Amino acid sequence: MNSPAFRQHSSHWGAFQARPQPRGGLEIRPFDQDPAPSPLLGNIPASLDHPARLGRPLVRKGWLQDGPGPDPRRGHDSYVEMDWDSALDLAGRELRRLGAGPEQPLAGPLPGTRVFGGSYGWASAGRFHHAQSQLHRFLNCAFGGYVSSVDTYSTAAGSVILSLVWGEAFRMTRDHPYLQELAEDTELLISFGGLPLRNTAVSGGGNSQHSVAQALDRAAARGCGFVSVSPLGDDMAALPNGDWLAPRPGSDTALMLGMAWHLQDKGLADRAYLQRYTSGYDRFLAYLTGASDGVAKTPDWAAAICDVPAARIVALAERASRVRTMINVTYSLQRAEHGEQPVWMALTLAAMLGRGQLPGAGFCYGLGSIGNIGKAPMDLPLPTLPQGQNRVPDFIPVARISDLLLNPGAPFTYRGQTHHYADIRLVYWAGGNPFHHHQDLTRLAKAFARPETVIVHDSVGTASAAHADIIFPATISAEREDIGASGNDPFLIAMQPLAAPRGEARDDYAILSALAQRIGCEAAFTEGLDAAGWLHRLYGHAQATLARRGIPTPDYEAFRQGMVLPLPLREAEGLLRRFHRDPQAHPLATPSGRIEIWSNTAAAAGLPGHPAWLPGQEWLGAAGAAQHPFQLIANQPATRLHSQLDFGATSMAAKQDGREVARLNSDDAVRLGIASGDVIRIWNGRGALLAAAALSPAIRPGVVQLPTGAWHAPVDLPGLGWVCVNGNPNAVTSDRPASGLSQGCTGQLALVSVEKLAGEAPAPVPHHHILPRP
Ligand SMILES: Nc1nc2c(c(=O)[nH]1)N[C@H]1C(S)=C(S)[C@@H](COP(=O)(O)OP(=O)(O)OC[C@H]3O[C@@H](n4cnc5c(=O)[nH]c(N)nc54)[C@H](O)[C@@H]3O)O[C@H]1N2
Ligand SMILES: Nc1nc2c(c(=O)[nH]1)N[C@H]1C(S)=C(S)[C@@H](COP(=O)(O)OP(=O)(O)OC[C@H]3O[C@@H](n4cnc5c(=O)[nH]c(N)nc54)[C@H](O)[C@@H]3O)O[C@H]1N2
Ligand SMILES: [Mo]
Repeated sequence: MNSPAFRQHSSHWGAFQARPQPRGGLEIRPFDQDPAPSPLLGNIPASLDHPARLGRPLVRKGWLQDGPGPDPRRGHDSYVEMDWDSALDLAGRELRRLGAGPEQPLAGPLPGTRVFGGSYGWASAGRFHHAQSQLHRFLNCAFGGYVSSVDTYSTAAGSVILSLVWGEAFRMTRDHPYLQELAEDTELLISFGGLPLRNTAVSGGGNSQHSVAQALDRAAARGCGFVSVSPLGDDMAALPNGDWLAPRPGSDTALMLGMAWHLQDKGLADRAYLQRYTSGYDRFLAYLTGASDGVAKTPDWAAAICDVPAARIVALAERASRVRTMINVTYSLQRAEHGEQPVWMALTLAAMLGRGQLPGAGFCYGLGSIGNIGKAPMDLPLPTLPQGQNRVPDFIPVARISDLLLNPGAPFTYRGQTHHYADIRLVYWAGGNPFHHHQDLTRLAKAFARPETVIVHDSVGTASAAHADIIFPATISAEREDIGASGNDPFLIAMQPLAAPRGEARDDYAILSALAQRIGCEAAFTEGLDAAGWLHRLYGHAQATLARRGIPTPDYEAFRQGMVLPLPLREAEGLLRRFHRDPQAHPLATPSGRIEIWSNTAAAAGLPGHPAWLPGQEWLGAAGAAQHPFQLIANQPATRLHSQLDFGATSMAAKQDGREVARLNSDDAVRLGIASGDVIRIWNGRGALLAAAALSPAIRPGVVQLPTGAWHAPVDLPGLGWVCVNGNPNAVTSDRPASGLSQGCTGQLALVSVEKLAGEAPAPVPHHHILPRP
């Protein structure tokens, strides 16, 4: 008998081929044009048949018995299984009750003002079966719109400030060939937050060529220098000519100010560059020198804050001023209180160093955060599911979800304007896991008690599903046909189904179509097409765009047999190059058309009008550190994407007996009597969690590092109260916003206490027990 053929597929962490194995499971073969395939591919086989998968619709008992309404039992209730028709009828009736239907008023408040459909999350790769796009389209049809969310957990503080002083971050960082310049031209890379290759495994929508390691190697071979500024010594690959600087977390702005002061003092600031390409430097200068506030931001001043010796700050400033220096900031720095400041200050520091008109020098944001950033720009709009029009103006900055649900009607600020929270009755989530991604999960649980109804689609029983009233089991990407594509990734990829759907799981599109039919919106939602019809249509759009560029393509029938089509790269000069060639003719999209070192919008929003050192409450220099003396770094997991496939082989292999591992400095551990492998308790006033300890000299003293993504499992332990026994850091992080300007999430850093757990450690909760099954 012939062994089954490999089929083509794609994921956020890479393209691959797979075929069923004789005794179950999948054999995975990475894409042959990927120079460095990601170990995350190892999580995929478990996605097919892990017991955490959901096979039938589930309805919460309390909701079924007592009807819709606020309910603190969410998160602790049990569920009943239901057949699809009954569950869809039930949900359809509830949507009707909340105002869903074919005819929405043209004037007056829409029922969608009571529906939160932001539904943030990474979902899966694939242009059609993208859960959020599907849900947004559905809510637009059904409710005339929904209360949406703006920005991302990834970057909010950084993106908001950059949009005012540089340009839209998403556009700017996808438009410039940073990696090529790094490989060929940069002489010194200073990267705040390091440049962790593990994070470049991933890109939303797909990452078929992992090319960052190659670029670093080429740069290193040329003699380029690298400085990783990070509390972790392994945030950058070990490279010849590599240096590690470990400031106190959250203090980078002070470090950069110390460098800036030295540049200014020694006449090393590039006045010609500042003159031609920036505005507002002189007002910043008054702050830098202390003319405006009496404090000169000298290297000594900086050293006292960031705990890097002044001599090293001076040496780094001088070294950077002599060569073509690229200043990069990863997203992590801005996922913190006053997260705008290190990003803005890095932009300012890069401008002072000048040379930004030369390839390989200047400012970069997010290199090392997302794998596709820095790759060659594309010359093609990607095929996209049309979402219709959201006629509801209400929104939240994405990380204000708890505030929204807890404080209807309350005011909030965003980008200098005041808005009010909507009054939400229905929360509808598909493709995200807020009980993984949001901060202060105890508070989020209180918030989720407020709405009348919560509906979740997921393929697995997450902690978010366990807060829903109705759970629809969704298929996973491997069970569907789709088209894979992503910005800065040069392929259109046929995603072939690799397996039959688990149990009775249905595609998000099928679930929403069935609901649309029940509320009389089917024609508007489906346009008479099934999934295959939509795939033909989306592919047709891509074909037409390519045809206009003279590129012939096979028909869909041929494509779906597993083809990978190369897409055209953009040849024309990008934004930053044009700006640097002629800033008058090609201004940036800022009020002055230049890099803004002074921003009237920031000043009007109550922030200093220039980048500044603004200490927060959750760093090692804050008063709170007396009580909780460790800085928790809750960064991205090396072994999975967020909480996705946390039960997969690669993810599980890095845990200890199923529990997440936290790393701390060996000296700290010895002082606290903690040995490698001990179970430790990490806690503060907001909550507590358990993790297995690992000791490492690569961690700055006073820092404990625990990646995100372990499935949240709060257990009431005798004498200790509620403790997440699986090790989800958001049990202890803070819901405080970065600032009133951006309202960005601050999940990266929190102050905590650490101790060895006394007595026997309770076992972690297995993934298939997070959601109570009937
Ligand atoms: N403390 C702290 N917290 C953080 C961060 C941090 O640095 N520190 N980082 C933040 C960042 S940057 C991000 S982006 C967020 C990520 O947060 P999320 O994007 O919410 O995390 P994921 O685990 O990717 O959640 C995706 C969910 O969608 C489900 N899913 C996948 N495919 C499908 C599908 O086709 N249909 C349906 N219905 N469901 C599907 C998955 O099973 C999973 O439950 O976390 C944030 N949280
Ligand atoms: N493998 C894998 N890759 C991923 C993801 C994943 O889940 N898994 N998620 C993806 C997503 S959605 C996003 S948004 C990006 C996020 O990309 P980032 O936000 O850049 O990633 P993090 O891992 O959170 O942080 C990177 C490093 O910054 C350092 N750091 C933290 N605080 C500070 C500080 O105050 N100062 C300095 N100098 N350094 C600090 C930490 O040591 C941390 O390891 O990653 C993406 N890549
Ligand atoms: Mo993210």
